[in-house]
Amino acid sequence: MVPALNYSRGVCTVSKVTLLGALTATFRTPAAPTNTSTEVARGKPVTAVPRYMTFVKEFAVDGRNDTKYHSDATGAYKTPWLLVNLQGAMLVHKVRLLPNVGVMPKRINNYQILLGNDEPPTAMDFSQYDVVGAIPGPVPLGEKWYEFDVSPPRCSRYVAVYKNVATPDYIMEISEMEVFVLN
Ligand SMILES: [Ca+2]
Repeated sequence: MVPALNYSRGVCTVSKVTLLGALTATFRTPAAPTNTSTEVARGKPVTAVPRYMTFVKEFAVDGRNDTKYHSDATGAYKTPWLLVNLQGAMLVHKVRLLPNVGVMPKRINNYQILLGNDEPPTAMDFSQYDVVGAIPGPVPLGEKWYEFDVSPPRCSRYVAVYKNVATPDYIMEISEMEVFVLN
């Protein structure tokens, strides 16, 4: 097998090598962060549980606070999630989330922010991810950004928002999410 290694000094890289049989190995190069912080989530590919009406998942990272993703409202998805693919391993040091509160503050409950290296093997299996933030909720009325520092910064390719507890207020609404990396 050809090793997919990429040792570049100072670059946050996650690579995999396929070994004989079903074994794989993951190599992570040491990262040497600088002080430059960049927002990288905007416009990146998003996957999520189905939407309600026209509130598509891409609205969560379109750079606009007045557009939102709104998850399915049929009751078929009681623990909704949304996953942003940064399209490369990056040294994440901060995640900001603007839930849509509107007149439904009880809907903002059990939000988790998670960072991972790989797409979940099956939907909602975030067992290999690290929780880096949470909004237990419910929250007061009024729109507000929630900011989560990741310390130390984590080399990650995927950022998830996950309502991990099924409640009667299961709908997930995200006006915007931002992910900041060191580079
Ligand atoms: Ca938006």
